Amino acid sequence: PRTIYLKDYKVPDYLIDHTELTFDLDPQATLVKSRLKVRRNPAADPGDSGLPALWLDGVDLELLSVSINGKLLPAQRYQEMTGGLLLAVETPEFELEVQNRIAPESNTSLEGLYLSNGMYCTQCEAEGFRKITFYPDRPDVMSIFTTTIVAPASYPVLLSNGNKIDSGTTQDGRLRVTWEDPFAKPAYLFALVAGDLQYVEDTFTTSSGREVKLQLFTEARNIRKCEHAMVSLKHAMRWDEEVYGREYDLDIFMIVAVDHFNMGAMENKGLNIFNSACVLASPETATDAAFQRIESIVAHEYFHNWSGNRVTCRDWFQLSLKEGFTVFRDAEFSADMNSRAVKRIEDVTVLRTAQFAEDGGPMSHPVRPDSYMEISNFYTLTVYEKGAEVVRMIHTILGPEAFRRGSDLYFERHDGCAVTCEDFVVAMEDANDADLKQFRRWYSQAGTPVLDVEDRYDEDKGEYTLKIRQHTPDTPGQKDKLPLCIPVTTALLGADGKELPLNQAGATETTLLLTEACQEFVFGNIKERPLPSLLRGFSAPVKLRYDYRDHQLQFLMRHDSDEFNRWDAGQRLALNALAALQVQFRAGEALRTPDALIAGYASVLGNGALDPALVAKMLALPSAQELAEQEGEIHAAAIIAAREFVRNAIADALKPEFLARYRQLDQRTPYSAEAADIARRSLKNTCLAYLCATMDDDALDLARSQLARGENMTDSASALGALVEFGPVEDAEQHLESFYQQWQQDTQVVETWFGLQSTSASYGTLERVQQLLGHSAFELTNPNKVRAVIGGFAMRNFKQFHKEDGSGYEFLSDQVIALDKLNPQIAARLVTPLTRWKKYAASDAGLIKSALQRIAECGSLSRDLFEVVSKSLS
Ligand code: HT7
Ligand code: ZN
Repeated sequence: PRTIYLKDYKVPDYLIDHTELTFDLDPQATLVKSRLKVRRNPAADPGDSGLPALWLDGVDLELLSVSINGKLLPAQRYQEMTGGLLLAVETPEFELEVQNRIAPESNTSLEGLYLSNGMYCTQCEAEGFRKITFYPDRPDVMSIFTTTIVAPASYPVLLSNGNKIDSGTTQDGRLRVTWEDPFAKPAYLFALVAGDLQYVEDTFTTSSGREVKLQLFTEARNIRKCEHAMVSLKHAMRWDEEVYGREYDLDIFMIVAVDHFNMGAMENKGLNIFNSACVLASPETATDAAFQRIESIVAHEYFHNWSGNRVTCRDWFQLSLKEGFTVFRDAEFSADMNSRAVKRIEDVTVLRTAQFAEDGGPMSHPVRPDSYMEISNFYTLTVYEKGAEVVRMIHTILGPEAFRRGSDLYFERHDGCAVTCEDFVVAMEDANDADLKQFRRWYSQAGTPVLDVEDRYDEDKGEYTLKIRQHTPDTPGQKDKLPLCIPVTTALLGADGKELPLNQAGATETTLLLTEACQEFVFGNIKERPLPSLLRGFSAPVKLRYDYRDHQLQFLMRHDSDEFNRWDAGQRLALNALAALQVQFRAGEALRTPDALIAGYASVLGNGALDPALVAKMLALPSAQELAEQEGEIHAAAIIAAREFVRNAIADALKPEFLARYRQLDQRTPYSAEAADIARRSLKNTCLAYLCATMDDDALDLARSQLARGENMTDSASALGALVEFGPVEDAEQHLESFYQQWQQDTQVVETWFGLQSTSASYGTLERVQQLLGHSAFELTNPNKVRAVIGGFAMRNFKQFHKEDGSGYEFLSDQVIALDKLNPQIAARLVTPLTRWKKYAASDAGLIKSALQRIAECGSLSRDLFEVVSKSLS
């Protein structure tokens, strides 16, 4: 496959002022007619040989006819080629009409137009529109769309973008609806839905007093699961007005839930399409985590209406322009709706566990990549999450008011345009007379920077000095990185645990701006040797190394007023203990009880003043995946042994405290998704998991009775999870079976049920996972089920996946090969655990590599999978 480079970008030769589409829906033979008003782009290179040919992207389409200005075009005027159609052009403006046929029922890639449980739906980002019809499928071609859908009466709901302008019945009794979207948009924001759907409706009055109709469509069986998403949507709409001054622009906003979807959701203009798991929830069927995920994804897609739709990307290298900014926006929204510290902890955990691994792996790329073979492979944690961190750093450096001035200018200047990350940074600079020249390197340099911090205290002068060095390791294709501009938010703690004043005005926190490879920051008038609280709130996406002693970490866990750093101190304490235990394990020594960590956890557990949600986070050990990311060379068995030992030691040592806290929090109040109730349940179920880790029958009984009460899915799934992990196998099997009997009709619960088994370190063996693949509820064509069973096993079941015989790796390669034929995007994502083989100790590395080679050798791979596999083997 061809590599595409950012440096080769050229403006489009032709623009499309208007796009008129007609769909005559049929599972095997949908007829698509497109009528385009084409015009030579005045900004294009005029060239010297007349009008250039017009290129239209098109994949898996059956071309029926091509006409220009109403006249059928003779075959010599166009050429059908791999990937599209090339048309000779005679006049600078013309009307082009193309007819083609597609087969939605056979489309298992879930890009373009496809069927999900009999419902027609589309996914056009990034390059799915070319699977619908021939078109310049690039984000800098923006057009007004009018869409007519014709379908049998068994599809009473026919939706597309914008406003419904006409509807009726055809002579042969089929339904016909026409939609018009008044906002010019790129093809990737096009959407169509047709099905036998129900909806719930609400309204939102915008700050300027316009009433917007809100509709959420789903299959009838799910209609009672829409309320939470609707409430979340209204919160998001209000928040965007208040925090960014952004009002919704159409008269109607629709959301549709579909079961077969490659990602979480899609921000199509006025017609968002959602993965059912990311929009449907009820207390009986969805966990608190699902409720919070829904709130954040609904907000994310809604926020795209400005950061993505009104102002879009010039090309796909600029993806983080919309994704990084929108993730930052949704993270701030969730922080405002729930616990700010807990949201930050969750996001940083993802970064440290998975984004840092991506940065250090074979697919490492900058926030704005320079090249790709398949753009779908670049919807990554680097583009999304690190991209959001880059925007957050601009917010930190400029301050909230200046950031708002910058975003106002950005939206005003570029409304209706397709722009670049550079345009975003320039707007931030221009609105504030700021200089972000060096800061721009965050967009172009890949890899995770490492900060090494040393300090010294001069008692005589009352001076405390922090010396910080930065370096960013080489990544594939990028060596010798330059210093970045890094905000390091810092406070200094005195012996009493209080923050020391850092200036005359009494400020106790400052953001140090690191710009050099090595820099010193001197604090005067410091009366005692302080303990630094560094990188507060995780002010930059870096690895920070400072030689904290265990007692200093315990001190920070007790006193740091920055809740994120309080949690982080506990994580560092745990990481130190786990690293020492891995060394002991590998040396064949007896493992020593981690007393400092147990003492730290005891003080957290006994602190009734802390937010229970924060306590739950502080009591959670780093995952095996996160531990793997810490190691120079990964020894899977040592990680597992160390982690299980620490978990059991904590559970045994603090059993009475866990029990007391569990009882205190186990209140029989009606379910509420309010932050305080979610916090209570999260700490309660953390206590339950530790209690069950003792494997004592009295503890398992608590889980059995919590499961039997079945008050809400959070409590039921936690109890079932604990029994599956720690209970006797026959017991686990019986509980799993009755749970399935109770919930088999509910797709979302069945996905949870699959995940509980595939991720269980004790229960989720390869044999059981293979059995799940044969279960009647499993479908290889449904990405949620694939992610729950295969993804859960390969990405969240470190112990069973890394069995020393390599059977887990072989299994994954088989599944990836099979999936690639059906859904290349999902296959390319699922192969990720095999791509990190170089980081593993020799025996594992060899096995992982051969599993990867097996994929490479199996013949015709999709472009998606080929890119990931070939880069991982090179
Ligand atoms: N902007 C959306 C991206 C997306 C997507 C990309 C590739 C393949 C399938 C996809 N479904 C949705 C989602 C978002 O970030 O909001
Ligand atoms: Zn997005």
